[in-house]
Amino acid sequence: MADPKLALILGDQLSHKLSIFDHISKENDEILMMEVTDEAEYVKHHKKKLVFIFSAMRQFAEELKEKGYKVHYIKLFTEESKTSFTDTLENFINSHKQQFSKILTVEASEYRVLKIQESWLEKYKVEILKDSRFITTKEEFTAWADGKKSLLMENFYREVRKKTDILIDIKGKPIGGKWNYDHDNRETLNTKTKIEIPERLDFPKSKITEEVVEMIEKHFPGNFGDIEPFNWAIDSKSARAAFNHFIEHFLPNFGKYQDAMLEGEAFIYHSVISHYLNIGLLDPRELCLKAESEYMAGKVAINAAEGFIRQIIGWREYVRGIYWLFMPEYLESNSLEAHNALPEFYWDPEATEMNCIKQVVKQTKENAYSHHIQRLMVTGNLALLLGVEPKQVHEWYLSVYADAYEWVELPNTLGMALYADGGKLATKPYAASGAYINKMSNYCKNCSYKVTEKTGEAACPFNYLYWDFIDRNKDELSGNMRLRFSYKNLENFSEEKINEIKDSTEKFFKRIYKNSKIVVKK
Ligand code: FAD
Ligand code: DLZ
Ligand code: SF4
Repeated sequence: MADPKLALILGDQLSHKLSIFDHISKENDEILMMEVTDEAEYVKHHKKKLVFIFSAMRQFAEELKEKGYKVHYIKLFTEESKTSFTDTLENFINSHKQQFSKILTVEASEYRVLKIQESWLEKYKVEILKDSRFITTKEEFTAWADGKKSLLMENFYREVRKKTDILIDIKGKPIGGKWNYDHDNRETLNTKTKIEIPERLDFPKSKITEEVVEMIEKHFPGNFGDIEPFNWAIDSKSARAAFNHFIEHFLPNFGKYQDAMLEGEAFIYHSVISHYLNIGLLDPRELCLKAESEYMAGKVAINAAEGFIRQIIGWREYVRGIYWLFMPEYLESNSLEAHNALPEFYWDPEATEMNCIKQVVKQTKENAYSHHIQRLMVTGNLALLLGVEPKQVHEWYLSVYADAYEWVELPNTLGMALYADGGKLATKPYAASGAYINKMSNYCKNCSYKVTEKTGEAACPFNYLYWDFIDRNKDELSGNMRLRFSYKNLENFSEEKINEIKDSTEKFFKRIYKNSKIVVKK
């Protein structure tokens, strides 16, 4: 028999359909999976995220063994686990009895790890395979972006709809007549809305997870976040059950309440599948086909099905394209020259009086999850208005969410939430005053600040911070047509009003930053 091939599977590649399986045989080849401290520590991951990823990796290895593959699984904090992927791999190869004819690995989803894989080419016979789990390739995105002045998600999304034939009629037109039903997706929820949000499926902790919980509690006691309750799926079969439960009970209302926020309701009608999807437990094509078939069967309205599909074949694919098009420079972007520190209360919900922030940070701590509008218009919006340094905000989002991997988190944080890429991804900053949060949530009712007051100690900080942001960034932003109403308004502000805004902003900065360094851009 020929020397075996060694197939390396990374922690976010837990798919039985991974392209690597087309290149190996159970009889002749071997699989290696490694838990290493470099990956566990490149940011201070939320404890629940760590429990999830290591449980899912260990579970996947067991499934492969049950299928008949020869799997070597290296656990964290064992003699074989040598800090980095590279050292652990080297140690494994050197101590393995038999030689390998070649190492196979699927391209990493993150730039940082792809560079590590590429460094192995100098030392070993390595083949880096394409990752076929995405609907569009990096090359397709580059070709689409080539020569375009603006890279609008909507235009890209239409191309992907055509390519995949999802929600497309026999004449090649969008089913229902429109490409995008976002206008029907802006309903709010409040305690008076008589609507019962269904229960989620809970999955009991397996023995594997119990062991991982013990390890994380012992070795990562200082990391942010609660482990318990841990009720997620850790294998693809259960993740599919969670998704089917969403389709049946939540999808009909998904579009309508996509932007709504409600105190005490962390998930509303969202799918809560991104953590499964991003490590390979779910397949994006299957999800979209299922949502499409629900519409075809008359079970959900077009705005719900289209709204959901757009998130996956539109936004998810698009942000990946942006990431690979602009990395590694993208990581350094800071077009608004924001240099302030991330306030302490991003790590401690009890340390702020702003109820919207308190609720979102609290949910994040409990669940390693918050939904899109909470990430964008609450924590993201505040970081934007405060002028927090993009890298610090990036590190926070990468740490605290269970679905956070740089390829998807970075464009959302830097591009969408902070406009730090100067408009590569978004056509304008998603800056908003308290009125937006008040319209889309019931947070303001329980807040110490008054959303109706514009300046002064009792006023909602978003109100004066918004105008201070508009004013201090006028060199960069006043030429943006989508902000023309804001700049027109600002022109009409009296000097007294501007001074009140500046004074309230300064006092707020002093309160939240106490003695730490503040860089207020003039
Ligand atoms: P749903 O609202 O039910 O949407 C369905 C699916 O669509 C999601 O599971 C996700 O896979 C996809 N999706 C929706 N919006 C986006 C988007 N903007 N970009 C990429 N995929 C999208 N998503 C991540 O997967 N990982 C991240 O690290 C991440 N960081 C973010 C940081 C910021 C500042 C912002 C504004 C958004 C971020 N998002 C991230 C996008 C989005 O918030 C999450 O995908 C979503 O909240 C996950 O919850 P869900 O599964 O219930 O999604
Ligand atoms: C997120 C993560 C963590 C915490 N630990 C590991 C690990 O020990 N081994 C591993 O293979 N993968 C881990 N991951 C996921 C990787 O960081 C992920 O594969 C890369 O982000 C892909 O670029
Ligand atoms: Fe948030 Fe302002 Fe509303 Fe308070 S008043 S919850 S700070 S938007």
